[in-house]
Amino acid sequence: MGQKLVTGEQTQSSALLPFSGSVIKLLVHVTEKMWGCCPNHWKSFGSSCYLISTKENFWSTSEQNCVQMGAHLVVINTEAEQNFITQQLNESLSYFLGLSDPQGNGKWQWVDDTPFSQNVRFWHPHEPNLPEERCVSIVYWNPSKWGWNDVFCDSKHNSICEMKKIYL
Ligand SMILES: [Ca+2]
Ligand SMILES: [Ca+2]
Repeated sequence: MGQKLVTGEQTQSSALLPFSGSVIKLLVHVTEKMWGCCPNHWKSFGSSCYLISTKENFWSTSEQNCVQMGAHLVVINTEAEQNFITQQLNESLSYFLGLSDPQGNGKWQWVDDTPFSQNVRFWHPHEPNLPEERCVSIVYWNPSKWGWNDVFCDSKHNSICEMKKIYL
């Protein structure tokens, strides 16, 4: 009798464990899908929200404006993210990214300290072209279409802010 009881308990617990695990994963997944949201007028992509500003400003002023809203100038993490963003942009304007070379020595830095990956660089041909141009804008040029150009930080451009989605 005692042996049968032990066998029964083991069967029960091993059958329940994987089931409980998948229920928990499912709930987390649904919660992310349902409750990740962006402020009014911000565009949603992946786990981020984007605000396209058509107010031209210097790079540092543009970054400060993003920070005041709990965001940063946009950090391009993937080609898919850049493709989503460029769909929202005006081909006759240029927009600051959260990328700069503060010392002018080619050490490009993202504002959130994301490593400057070899795989995520979308410079236009022959850019970056000047050590004095220490900030980066995204601009539409033919024939390469949307790409990055280093520009003077105290030139005025539009800008793109990015913030993480708000999870409620
Ligand atoms: Ca990003
Ligand atoms: Ca340039």
